[in-house]
Amino acid sequence: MSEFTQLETRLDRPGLIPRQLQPENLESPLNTLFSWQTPTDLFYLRNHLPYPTIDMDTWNLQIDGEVAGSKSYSYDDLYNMPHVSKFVTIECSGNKRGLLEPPALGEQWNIGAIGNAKWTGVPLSYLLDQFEISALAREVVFKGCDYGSRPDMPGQFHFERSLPLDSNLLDECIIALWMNDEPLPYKHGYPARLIVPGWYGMAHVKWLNKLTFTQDKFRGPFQAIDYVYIDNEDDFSKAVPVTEIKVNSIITWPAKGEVIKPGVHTIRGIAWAGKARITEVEISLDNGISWSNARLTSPEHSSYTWTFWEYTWTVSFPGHYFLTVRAKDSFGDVQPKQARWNAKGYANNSHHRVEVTVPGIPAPSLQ
Ligand SMILES: Nc1nc2c(c(=O)[nH]1)N[C@H]1C(S)=C(S)[C@@H](COP(=O)(O)O)O[C@H]1N2
Ligand SMILES: [Mo]
Repeated sequence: MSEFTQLETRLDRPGLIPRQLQPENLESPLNTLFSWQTPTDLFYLRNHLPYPTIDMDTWNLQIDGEVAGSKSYSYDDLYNMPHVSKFVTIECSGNKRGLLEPPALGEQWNIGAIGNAKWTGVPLSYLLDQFEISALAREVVFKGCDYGSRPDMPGQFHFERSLPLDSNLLDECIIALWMNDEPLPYKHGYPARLIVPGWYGMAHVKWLNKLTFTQDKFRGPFQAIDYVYIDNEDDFSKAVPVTEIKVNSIITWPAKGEVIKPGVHTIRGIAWAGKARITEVEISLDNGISWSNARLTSPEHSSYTWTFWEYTWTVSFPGHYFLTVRAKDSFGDVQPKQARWNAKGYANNSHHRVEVTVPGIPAPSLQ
């Protein structure tokens, strides 16, 4: 194969962008963000620990803790239960961390630690209804099969997270066995993962094998040390947990630094807001001084999924332009110009801005 053909093949079929190789953390490339439903093989991957080994002869989903009679379910048991499907956008809370000023600790994600997929599986409430849960239980802890060490403390830890029992949230959750109508891929949590619509990615525990009802507030490191908003790296006294996705938007075309011709262009992008629906997306062509409405163009426009938008831009004059986007949601939340900075760099929903150049003289042709 000639060098040229290889290059063409690569451009034709982009791959995920590595941010860290061990454990594997890969970002979706920009052009993936043009599909409302993210193709499974281009959906970003976020892992804290080495991939687990799953033995399907012994794997099961155990349910125990503050409950009358613990039980475990095989894959076949879950397969034969009633199923629901939901489109849910999952965003890593570290998405857009790489755009923060000053920089914050963690993977320097650009704008592609996000994807929208169809998740199918057992409604969590169906499973919970099989149990007599003790009145003392306050939380349910979801445990992943993956485990390993952490740089900040001795010992081995599983990826585990809890959710409160006293909310309607659990009624929305799914124990997903399928992603985009195919069995859940191994790297996305096969055989079963939790889907928590409207919450940032860390809540959607992959490779599930246990649910435990507890009285105490769960304090595992992926709950109490990671995924909290703190101002200062070593002060957890005012830590606030990261939970629901905040209203946010990005420009997906043109890309940062692009050189474009004078004429009529369609600026494109995405907006999302967790449980709330996007009600308005505005564009500024003058670095945030004046704003105009963009058109919302998604095939579906519902809670829990992102919304596509576009804006027709007629540009007549050469120059440097700052294009900025901001969104509003049905809960009345407005995307802030500048998100509140936090030491771990979570939930950056600052206005997204890209600078583009419209050259005054023809750009030299590339031979
Ligand atoms: N078991 C397990 N579940 C996990 C994680 C993990 O490291 N281990 N990472 C979480 C985080 S932070 C995110 S953003 C999402 C990413 O899901 P994906 O890799 O399928 O895109 O999975 C979540 N669930
Ligand atoms: Mo994440």
